[in-house]
Amino acid sequence: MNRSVSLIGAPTDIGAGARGASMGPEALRVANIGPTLQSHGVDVVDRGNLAGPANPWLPPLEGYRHLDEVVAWNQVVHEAVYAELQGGRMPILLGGDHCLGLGSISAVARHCREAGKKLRVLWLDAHADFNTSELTPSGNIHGMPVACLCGFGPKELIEIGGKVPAINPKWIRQIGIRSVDPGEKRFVHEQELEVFDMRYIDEMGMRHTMELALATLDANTHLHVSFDVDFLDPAIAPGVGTTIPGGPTYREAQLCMEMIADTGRLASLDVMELNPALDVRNQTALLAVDLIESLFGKSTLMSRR
Ligand code: 4U7
Ligand code: MN
Ligand code: MN
Ligand code: MN
Repeated sequence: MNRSVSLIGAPTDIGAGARGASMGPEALRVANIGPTLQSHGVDVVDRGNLAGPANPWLPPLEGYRHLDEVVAWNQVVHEAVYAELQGGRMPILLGGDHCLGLGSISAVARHCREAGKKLRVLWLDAHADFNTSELTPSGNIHGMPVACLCGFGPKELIEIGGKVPAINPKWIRQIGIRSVDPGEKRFVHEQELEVFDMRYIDEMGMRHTMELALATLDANTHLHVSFDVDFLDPAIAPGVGTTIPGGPTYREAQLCMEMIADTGRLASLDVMELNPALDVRNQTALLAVDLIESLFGKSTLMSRR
């Protein structure tokens, strides 16, 4: 695994339904994300924050809220993430709301195409983020990045990485899902997304879930993790805009991250939707950093396996 990491802040809530995710990057820094990774032998460079348009907080227009601004932010994110990958460093995108997963993952997909790498995307989230302008109940584009990456969305958004679609639905594994809108659910089935929802995790356990989700990785695989902090149970992670009860516990989330680390294939990461305005004494940011440590090999294991 590449142990040279670049932190990229994307301080915006342009695609969200609640204000405040724009403060996510700084809350993660206050929770010591940089020095903590360094303590695990990771070479960390903090690139600071990207800049983009302000949030005008307008109602949706033809099924999209703030489309122009979302496009602008995603272009900036795309270029920043792509530049790190080309420079041989692992990008960690500090969000910001999840609409930016589009800029980030389209950059990863472009890099993989050019490098001849196989791409796998783990989408850790309470939501499937597979809405379109016809299906969305809100118009908020943070509910649409997966659909856009698969080629379903407005031209200016889906073409950010050049090739359309950026990724194939077969490359995605969604984990922790427990809130999907009715039309969105039909579309998820139609496109045959591989979803490990909370019912599956309840019945089969996180271990079996992750074994399946990680089963098709090989030595040539670029593994991207898109971590929406609302993946976690709100009892331990209140600092998000869209809390959904019944998420993974602390131990389940740790196991999930540790099993990803064990593959040695993690090559890029998004940490999204953290909303410090809704947090309690930065506990959700601290938890996110704790989990990211596990992604980089912190382990509670006593035995050397
Ligand atoms: B997140 C929602 F209607 N599905 O589209 C929508 F429930 O990035 C929520 O996963 C989307 O946090 C949540 O607005 C987007 C809603
Ligand atoms: Mn999301
Ligand atoms: Mn979510
Ligand atoms: Mn959210």
